[in-house]
Amino acid sequence: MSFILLEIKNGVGFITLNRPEKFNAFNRDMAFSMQAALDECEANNEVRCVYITGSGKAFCAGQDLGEVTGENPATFDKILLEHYNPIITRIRKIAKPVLCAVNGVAAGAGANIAICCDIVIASDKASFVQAFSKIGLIPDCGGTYFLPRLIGLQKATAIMMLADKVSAEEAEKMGMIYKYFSAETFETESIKMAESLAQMPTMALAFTKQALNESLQNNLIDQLNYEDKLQYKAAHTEDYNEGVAAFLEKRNPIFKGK
Ligand code: LHQ
Repeated sequence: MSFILLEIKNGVGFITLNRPEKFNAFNRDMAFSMQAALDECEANNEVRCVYITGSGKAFCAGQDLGEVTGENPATFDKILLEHYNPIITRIRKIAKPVLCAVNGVAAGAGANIAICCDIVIASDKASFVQAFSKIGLIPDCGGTYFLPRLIGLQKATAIMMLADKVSAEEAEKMGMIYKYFSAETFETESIKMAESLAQMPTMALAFTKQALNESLQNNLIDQLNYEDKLQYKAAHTEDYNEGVAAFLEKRNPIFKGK
């Protein structure tokens, strides 16, 4: 059985975390398969949006705790450097929008993989738990980087120290995620969103992501200069010509991601 499923359909690379009996907790194989699936989405020109979700009841319970106990626990260094950090950096670097569709509980590394994605949406059955403090660890997978930037230092600190379970509704309200949907409409709505992202001017979305990544460490002047460089590149894409032509001709644009 494959712990990560990848299906490419309608311009979307659908990545499914697939260890439902373990709440899609990551083991070593699964972490490497996830990296490979992200690489395939990056390299394959058919993919213009990446969609990440979980199979079964949960989104992802983070690290498989059964794999870090017992006689031969993998070293912690290895786990972060080899398993998780490459997943986070791939998601942030991939030049396509990454939509995370959180179908159920997202805990530990699972919560932080979710919130590093470009757009995070959730089912009303989903929840987010910074479970680390409960087992004597610190939040990893970039959680200490993204969460305070998303919801502010005070709330991030409390959620991380107390390990409170945050519902999808609360997560939306505090800005941790973009939107939540009822469980009944979640799959349809999330796929619709991914398919519409896949029809958009992919390069402009990639430059937008690049600018937002850069903004996390730039001052205003540097950021204005960076925007200028990327806008120049965007203005030299086929999709820009198509977008303007379609606007002037009062028709819908057909973007090719070029
Ligand atoms: C699991 C897990 C799991 C194995 C649920 N492992 N089986 C980085 C550096 C190095 C090392 C460590 O890790 C990391 C990164 C991390 O991610 S650290 C944080 C690891 N994750 C957690 O601490 C979360 C642990 N899980 C939970 O707190 C709960 O299971 C959650 C809140 C996810 C769900 O709670 P419930 O809905 O009440 O479900 P449950 O607890 O009954 O779990 C369902 C099943 O899934 C159960 O199996 P069983 O055979 O008894 O039905 C759990 O054992 C299994 N499971 N998480 N991480």
